[in-house]
Amino acid sequence: MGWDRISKSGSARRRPRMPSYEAARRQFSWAEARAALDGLPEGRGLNIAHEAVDRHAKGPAGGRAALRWLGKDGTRRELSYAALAGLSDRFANLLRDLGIGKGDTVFSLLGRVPALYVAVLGALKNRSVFCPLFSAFGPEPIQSRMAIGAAKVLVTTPQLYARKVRALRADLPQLEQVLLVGGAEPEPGCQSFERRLEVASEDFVIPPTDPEDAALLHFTSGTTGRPKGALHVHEAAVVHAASARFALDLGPEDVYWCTADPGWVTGTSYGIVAPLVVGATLVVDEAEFEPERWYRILQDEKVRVWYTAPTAIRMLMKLGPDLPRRFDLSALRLAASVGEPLNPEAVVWGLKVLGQPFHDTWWQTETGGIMLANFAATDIKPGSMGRPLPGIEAAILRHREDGGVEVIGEAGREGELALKAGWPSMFRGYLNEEARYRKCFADGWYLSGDLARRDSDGYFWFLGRADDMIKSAGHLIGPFEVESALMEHPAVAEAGVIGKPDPVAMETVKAFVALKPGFRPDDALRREILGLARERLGPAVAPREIDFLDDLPKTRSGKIMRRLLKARELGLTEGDTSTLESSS
Ligand code: 6R9
Repeated sequence: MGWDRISKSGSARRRPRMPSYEAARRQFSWAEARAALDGLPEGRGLNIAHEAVDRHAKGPAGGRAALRWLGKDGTRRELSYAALAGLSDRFANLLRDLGIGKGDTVFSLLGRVPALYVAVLGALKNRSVFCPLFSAFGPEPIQSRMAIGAAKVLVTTPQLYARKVRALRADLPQLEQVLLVGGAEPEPGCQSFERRLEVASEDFVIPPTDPEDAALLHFTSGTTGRPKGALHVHEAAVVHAASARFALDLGPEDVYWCTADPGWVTGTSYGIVAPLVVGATLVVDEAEFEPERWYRILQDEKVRVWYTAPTAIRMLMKLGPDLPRRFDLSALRLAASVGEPLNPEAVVWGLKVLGQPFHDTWWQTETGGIMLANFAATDIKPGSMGRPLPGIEAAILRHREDGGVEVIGEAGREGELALKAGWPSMFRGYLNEEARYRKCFADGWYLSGDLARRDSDGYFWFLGRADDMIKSAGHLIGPFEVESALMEHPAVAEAGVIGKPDPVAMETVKAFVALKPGFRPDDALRREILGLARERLGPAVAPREIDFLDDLPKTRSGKIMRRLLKARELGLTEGDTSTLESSS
């Protein structure tokens, strides 16, 4: 028998927080979900950091571990909710002392270290807007994002500063303060994070915060133009709390591990905010993926709820079942995945080898929180992204000639996955790009850019993207940003970048390059261009491979036809390109 459905009836070891999906959908209202949050004292509004730490810190949960940090070198450090509240109060005061206030943007360029978590929460208390950057980014993505976000403060380390930021400083006139974590004697133009934190007061009263006040900024890439800064507000915490309970079945008694880096939206929404809002204990691993280390963390930390990504799951699967069988994973009671399509085999592998099937979930930087899920109490359909969260209306749309859209009622038909606009964690804009924001909506629907279908049970199935965006190891990469970096090499006349299918990472970044006259397309030049791209973009974004072409296929208006490059790469004839999605 195939595994069309993994039945949940009677299999749960504990009653899930949402025992009946149908009842929850019927009874749910955003107003009630909002009312279930604490709110700032004396009706002063809603602030994510209050919900995430202060509210627990002041009650009986104050002594409970909020963050359990596992350092690369084996260090293990725990911060209670009370300690995290105190440190984030200090960081809020530190910012205020520096003259940084409401709406000012604070960026971080840090690995997964405790200072990052303190900075996010402290900045939110101060009503500043926080933008965590991925520490493996090269100078190019760092520069563009800090410029668009008008970064006033950067929290980073002396090493990352020296390697990636120092040379950009002159191009970032808005950047007033750089705080260095773990540096004994900071360099000119920078201050010591620890020293400033030490002298800051531990008493901070969160000022009135409107739920619509900007809170978090996450960059996402486009197929054209500069990266887009998706802006989220404090109200998003309503979705974080509800989805943590509904989709991750997460609560205060749980040890929880989200393997995503806060430089990407999952690592912030579900690697910081959601678990703290529900009062769980968050495991943070500083180290990179390493199979044995991961199984040991699941075992030793007694992780009960685990949120990870398909690329990591596929890498674990490749190593086979013997390694996990050496570990006691019996604490695990829910495993979930996000970011890319999760193969049905991976869902079943989880059940057989880890004792828990993977629950696929779907969402985007723009949605701020989980929108579709295979829920703890409902049957899993391996290969499906699941059904909409209570409070969320999802549909498959067809685009009409007149620019409008209509819902495809019939099950099984392909179209664009869309969500009825207006849920609390919906992004409120792309920074300074009103037109690009408006293009994401039609007739009251938010258009996801993903192609999908819905089956007769209401489960959604991913088919592909409607655009040229690349998903590599769960990271969304815009081809334009990569092409722009390649064009900086003096030999490059034109560049086109695609996602090349890969059995583990789903896609890897592949570039096609046409050279200027007088340059020889040889291996030395290829290595040089790859090296430059890696240095500028960082290893997570740079192409793995370059093919030289005499010229690149273009539309009559001169736009490089990435889908044709992709069709050729896949061995399809050019006539088959109608089966590939259009990039326009
Ligand atoms: C959270 C996050 C969003 C894009 C999205 C889609 C892809 C996410 C998926 C999935 C298939 C899933 N995606 N979850 N594809 N199955 N369960 O990943 O945000 O980086 O903005 O990417 O990722 O293409 O549109 P983001």
